[in-house]
Amino acid sequence: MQTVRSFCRVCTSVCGILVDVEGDEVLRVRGDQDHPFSKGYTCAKGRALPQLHHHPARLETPRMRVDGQLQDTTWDICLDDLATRLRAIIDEHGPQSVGIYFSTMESAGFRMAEALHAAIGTPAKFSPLTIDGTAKPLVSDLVGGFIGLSGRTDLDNCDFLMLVGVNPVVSHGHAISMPNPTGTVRDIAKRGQVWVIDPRRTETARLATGHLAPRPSTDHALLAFLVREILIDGVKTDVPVQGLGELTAAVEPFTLEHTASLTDLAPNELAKLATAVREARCVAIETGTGVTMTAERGNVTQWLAWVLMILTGAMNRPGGTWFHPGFAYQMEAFGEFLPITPVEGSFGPGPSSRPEAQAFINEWPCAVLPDEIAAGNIRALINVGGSLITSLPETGKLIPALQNLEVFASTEIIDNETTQLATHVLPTKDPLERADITIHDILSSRVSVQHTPAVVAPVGERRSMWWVFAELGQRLGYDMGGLGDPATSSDDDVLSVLLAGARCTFDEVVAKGWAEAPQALPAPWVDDHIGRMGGWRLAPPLLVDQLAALQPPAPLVMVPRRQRKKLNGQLDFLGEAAEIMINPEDSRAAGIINGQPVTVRSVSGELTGVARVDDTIRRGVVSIPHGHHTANVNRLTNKDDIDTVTGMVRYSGIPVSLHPA
Ligand SMILES: Nc1nc2c(c(=O)[nH]1)N[C@H]1C(S)=C(S)[C@@H](COP(=O)(O)OP(=O)(O)OC[C@H]3O[C@@H](n4cnc5c(=O)[nH]c(N)nc54)[C@H](O)[C@@H]3O)O[C@H]1N2
Ligand SMILES: Nc1nc2c(c(=O)[nH]1)N[C@H]1C(S)=C(S)[C@@H](COP(=O)(O)OP(=O)(O)OC[C@H]3O[C@@H](n4cnc5c(=O)[nH]c(N)nc54)[C@H](O)[C@@H]3O)O[C@H]1N2
Ligand code: SF4
Ligand SMILES: [Mo]
Repeated sequence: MQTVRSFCRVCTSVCGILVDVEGDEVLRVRGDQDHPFSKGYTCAKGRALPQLHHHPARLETPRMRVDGQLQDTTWDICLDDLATRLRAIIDEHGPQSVGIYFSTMESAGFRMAEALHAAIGTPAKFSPLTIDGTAKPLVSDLVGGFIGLSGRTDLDNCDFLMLVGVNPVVSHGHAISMPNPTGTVRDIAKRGQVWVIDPRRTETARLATGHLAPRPSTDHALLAFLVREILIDGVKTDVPVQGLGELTAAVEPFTLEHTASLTDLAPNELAKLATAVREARCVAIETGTGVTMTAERGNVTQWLAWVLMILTGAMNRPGGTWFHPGFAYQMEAFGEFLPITPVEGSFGPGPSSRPEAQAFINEWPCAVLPDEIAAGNIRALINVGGSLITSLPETGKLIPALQNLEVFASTEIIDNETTQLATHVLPTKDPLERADITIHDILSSRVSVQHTPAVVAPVGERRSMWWVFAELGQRLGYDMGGLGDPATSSDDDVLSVLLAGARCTFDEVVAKGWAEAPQALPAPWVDDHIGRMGGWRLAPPLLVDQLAALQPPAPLVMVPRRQRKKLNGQLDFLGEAAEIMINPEDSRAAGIINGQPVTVRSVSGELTGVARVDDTIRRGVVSIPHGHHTANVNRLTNKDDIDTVTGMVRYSGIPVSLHPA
């Protein structure tokens, strides 16, 4: 038996792991006590890597659809056929007839897919951005004047933390990563206060010092109320700001009474939180999908969360929020050339089949895919590691659309509902089979990078994802930008190109397994940038208008939730049930019995799952977990219900009705 030191790439917490291997069998994954960041922590998902590797439905051979049937084939036949068909489609209908969906944790594969995307030159780029959350980059852009201001709490020093629509004890955070969330939240609650704002008494709320359960999709009101209270006292900080008058007018309607009625919270609960906020040294706020999945409401809520942090002096200060400078990117190196984006934001033209949707960060909304295919605009789709059937909205319209594609190429490791619809199935190395570095360095909890060697040899015909896209690019006649040569390069050769010019050399990272740079707080590059802009922009007109236009939500709505032993559409084999959580009052009204099947209906469709009648969820809310192939929550979501500013689809706050099944 051999033990290999690696890091887990199931989620962005990237915990250090030790993997026991015997021959080609992966026996066990445990936490690496000596790892400088995760210190031995792992979760059930990471410990399931051996089962993922030995999954009975793992893909080992390329497959190609012949006469309507998927058949095993060779890489040469599969890639030749794929390239021939793509070339014909591009030549006849233009590059925009090819769509690409980006979702992978494979660093080199991601970058090679980006190179292929650039070579094809299609605007039809999609990613989890518009099905997970656009509100964070939008607010960074409009309020902070730079889309790359990626804020996260100074967890080591924070003593007042608000968690709004985020459940780190299960998720490890949203767009940040928090290894050991239970220990982290407990520590902050011990030395200060942690307030959870969630319609459920979540696993995190149970560790918190305070929990408020507002009606879903009304968090903007709660935050506007708190901002209004702070403004009544007068701003405490000397942080430069602009738009104070416009902000004051925008939050003026959110009195205690009005907010209590919108949120369905008791006035004394709200007043207690307001007092705590007033007394706090500064207020750090983390938001999650409970905010970002509420479409236009998410933009407004994220904005007001930032405003509260700015006004209490939390931004770029110890105990508040720090901004990730990147390990490869090195934001501070831009100096005075760090761009200041216009207060109205920057958007591009969207797809012609959906005139109301626009491009945001050069991406199209995932929600437009069925219409673009139906219009004959998108004829081929390349799926870079996504589980489209569970993740994209309105499954009832998505499946027939995907069936109408002329070409649907999917890179995958496990056979699933999405690969079953593909014309070309491209089996790539799983996390234990490839050398890798941490992807997207601003997602890491530290200013750091990690490297792992491959733990085991790839099974069957699996190849590196970068190799697949490099081969495809060559067959299409493109110059793929020198990332790596599929005939001669190793995974490490490509990874070393990715780290060229980073804060340390590739060899240093390989030798140690990780590298970290010191993290200054306050970071001068952030203060300089805000100074050059003339202060934080407290009241971008776009957000002020979206706030003013909001209507109260429907009386009974569906909200999403993550489960411990699942990662989105993955890890079904760990056995999490698709339990539908309903408050006892709502279940009585609809005649639903605990443990019995319940049917949930929306305007888009219906699904049936098992009811969990539970008083940890407030009334007026139905909580449905995401990522199940049976009881797929996207049977209820609607491709037309999007935030027209950023294209984010509504996944929280969808009107539903309940029926005994
Ligand atoms: N175990 C596990 N971990 C994961 C994942 C997983 O599937 N499983 N997925 C990963 C991914 S891709 C992501 S994006 C992150 C997401 O991480 P989180 O955003 O923390 O996701 P959740 O754990 O679902 O927590 C969201 C919370 O928002 C609440 N909520 C829903 N609607 C509202 C609302 O209107 N207002 C308020 N205040 N709360 C609301 C829900 O009840 C839920 O408790 O997790 C990542 N980590
Ligand atoms: N209604 C609703 N919809 C949602 C959500 C919700 O809460 N509610 N959550 C949204 C969120 S936050 C997100 S991030 C998206 C996620 O949606 P997706 O981007 O589709 O991500 P996953 O569901 O994690 O699917 C990843 C796929 O990659 C495969 N895979 C795993 N490892 C590898 C690998 O090493 N190589 C390759 N090639 N493939 C691999 C897995 O088997 C899986 O099929 O879904 C979104 N959709
Ligand atoms: S928290 Fe994420 S990175 Fe850490 S073991 Fe679990 S799945 Fe892996
Ligand atoms: Mo996500």
